[in-house]
Amino acid sequence: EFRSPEHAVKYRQKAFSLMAHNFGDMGDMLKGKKEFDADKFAKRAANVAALSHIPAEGFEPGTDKGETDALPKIWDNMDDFNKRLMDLQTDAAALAKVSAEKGDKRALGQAFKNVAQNCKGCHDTYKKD
Ligand code: ASC
Repeated sequence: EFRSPEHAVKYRQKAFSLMAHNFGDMGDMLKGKKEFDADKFAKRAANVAALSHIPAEGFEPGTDKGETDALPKIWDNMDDFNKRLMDLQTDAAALAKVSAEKGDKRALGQAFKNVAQNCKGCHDTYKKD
């Protein structure tokens, strides 16, 4: 539990922000916007996998107000929302695994895409645009 709803909102936002930084850098490497570095890619994938376990705790009841892009319907569909977060964790773990094993670029790209689709699917449904 958190000291206030604001702390819960900040907690989850920070986790998403760290995830976006790590994931975005991986995307840049895959797209050739940055030089591909397999060690760095694997480190970033491990970060995303670890961070994917953080936000759920921040979606306590009563944290749908204030400076947040989270739509109130999250709290009316918490089972679906939690399932999506767990799918993100599963797919982020798979991405971390294939990255740590220095899988080929095609395998990395597919695992990356699976995670990106989780991000986007949830944003399209539960995030203000
Ligand atoms: C990112 C980021 C997201 C996702 C999403 C994937 O790098 O910040 O929110 O990927 O754009 O479609």
